[in-house]
Amino acid sequence: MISKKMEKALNAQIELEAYASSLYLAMASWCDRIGMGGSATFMHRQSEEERSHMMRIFHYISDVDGTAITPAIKQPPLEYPSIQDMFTTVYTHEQKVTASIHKLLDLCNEEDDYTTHNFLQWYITEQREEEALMRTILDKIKIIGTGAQSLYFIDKEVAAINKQAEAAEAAEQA
Ligand code: OFO
Repeated sequence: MISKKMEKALNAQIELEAYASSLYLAMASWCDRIGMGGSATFMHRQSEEERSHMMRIFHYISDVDGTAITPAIKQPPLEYPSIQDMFTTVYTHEQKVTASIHKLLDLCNEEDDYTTHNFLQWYITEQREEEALMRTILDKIKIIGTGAQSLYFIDKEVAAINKQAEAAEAAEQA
């Protein structure tokens, strides 16, 4: 059993994760349209991951006898000024998600809700990894540069990072 206040806060987190999934899907489409297939694959995977983050909370709310709400999602932008700008937007969104998870933990402490506190620990680790991943990509972009020919090399780097992340995930599940 969770409080109504906690239920509302967790449903708001569902909405944030759902928006991330939708935003990253829109980004995958944009990457495809500008010929960056490696980055498109990476953003598709990120989008799927965000949906799974949303579903974890959805199931948790049901498990603790609350009402999980399917969120209305606003339309994410279709176009991005540059690949650097796109990944900066991802990084900023991830920071927003991290801050929101921290706020949920504050609420757990306020309410002595040890069960939800325990449930949210997974998100703390996940957010640290996601922020580090996006910083790595932005650092690579800084090194490679953003001229027209750089896009090819950036895309190759993102594809390689995607492969590493996939392998790490498979190892975790084994
Ligand atoms: Fe689920 O927000 Fe990113 O990881």
